[in-house]
Amino acid sequence: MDALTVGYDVYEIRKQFPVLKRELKGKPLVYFDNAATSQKPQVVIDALVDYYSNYNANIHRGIHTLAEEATAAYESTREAARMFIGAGSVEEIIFTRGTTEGINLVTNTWGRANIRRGDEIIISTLEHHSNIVPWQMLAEEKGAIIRVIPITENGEIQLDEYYKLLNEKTKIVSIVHASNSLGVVNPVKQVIDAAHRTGALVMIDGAQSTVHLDIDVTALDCDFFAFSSHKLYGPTGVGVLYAKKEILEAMPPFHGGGEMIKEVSFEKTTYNDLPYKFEAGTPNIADTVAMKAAFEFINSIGKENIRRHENDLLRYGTELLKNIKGVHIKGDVEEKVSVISFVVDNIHPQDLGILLDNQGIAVRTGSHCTMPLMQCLKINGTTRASFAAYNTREEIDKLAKGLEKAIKMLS
Ligand code: C6P
Repeated sequence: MDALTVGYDVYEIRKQFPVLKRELKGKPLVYFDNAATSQKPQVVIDALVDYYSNYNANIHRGIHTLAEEATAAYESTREAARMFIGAGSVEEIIFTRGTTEGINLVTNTWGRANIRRGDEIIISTLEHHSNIVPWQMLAEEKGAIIRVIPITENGEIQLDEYYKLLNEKTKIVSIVHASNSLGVVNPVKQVIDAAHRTGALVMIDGAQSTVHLDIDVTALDCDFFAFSSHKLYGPTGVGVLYAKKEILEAMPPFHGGGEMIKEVSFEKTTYNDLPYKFEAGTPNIADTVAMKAAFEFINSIGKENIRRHENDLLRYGTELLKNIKGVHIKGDVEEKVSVISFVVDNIHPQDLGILLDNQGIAVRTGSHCTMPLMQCLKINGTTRASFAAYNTREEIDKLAKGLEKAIKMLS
């Protein structure tokens, strides 16, 4: 399959990413660390520069023109984010610093108000530390219990075991949509529906899924959904927490300060309307404004087209890497986002990562902030190549060749 048959010309897309013109150690950069953070197209960089060059002002406060322009741009990102994930109302879109802050917001507000001694919180073996540690902190404070959904050897959650864990003490299920370490996509609709039947809420960690899959939080019927802009071609330091309006209304605020209040006196403070009740202080205006350019960038290619292209890379790369002696892919299942995570017999992932970097190839190595998953798989880490809309089959050929060379050197 060539680039044009998958719905867009990948070489035209590549031209929009300045960093892809770089050379590393005399070799053209092959960037396969997209699950950590994706590179940024010129439109996103331009949106940042435009904000600071032309209409930098604080939002929701001033009545002068710059303040009005900045506020309008900031709020138009909220509408773009709403549409991007299929939420019903902008009141349900809270800007955060990213997925990690989104999850911490939920544990600190909803969690503190609703979790009691003996209550149960379900997560899965696949979780990123961001979706483990905040729940552990809450459980410790409240005397609650964390239950963990086991996985198969291939990294798929065991739904039968999950159904057995659900009971009247289960208050919330918090689960990753697509695993960052393996790429495996969880059957979140089934997870959500089963939790709701027992009266529990569901939080989805969408850090890895939002850039690759069509997200419709209304159809999913999840209660919370968090993602980060920087994994979807947008700036770092900003993200979104979606939550159902009625849940947000009943939740106490997260941070106290300006913007999240209606009236303040020394006797009593009343809180602002949604979503501002959860956005204390001057937010990250520039990056939020530029996040809209990232949504538009993805929409302009079409998520379906990107998915087809990335699937092609995933299948092509999986076949190629599988056939290299000593390479074992972890999480080689049907329902995946474009992540290939592998171990190599008798070679430490870090050594491999260094030798690949010497060849201009950026991959991530280690436990990928999923230590319990690595413990479960009985490995010390993996080498992870993760693909984006701008990657090509030729780059995967380079990875395969580079890998063979590295293995020879390290054997
Ligand atoms: N995973 C990776 O290389 P933040 O840092 O808040 O934007 O995202 C945290 C996070 C939460 N959940 C999942 C599934 C994630 O993949 C991540 C970030 C990166 O895999 C950095 S560790």
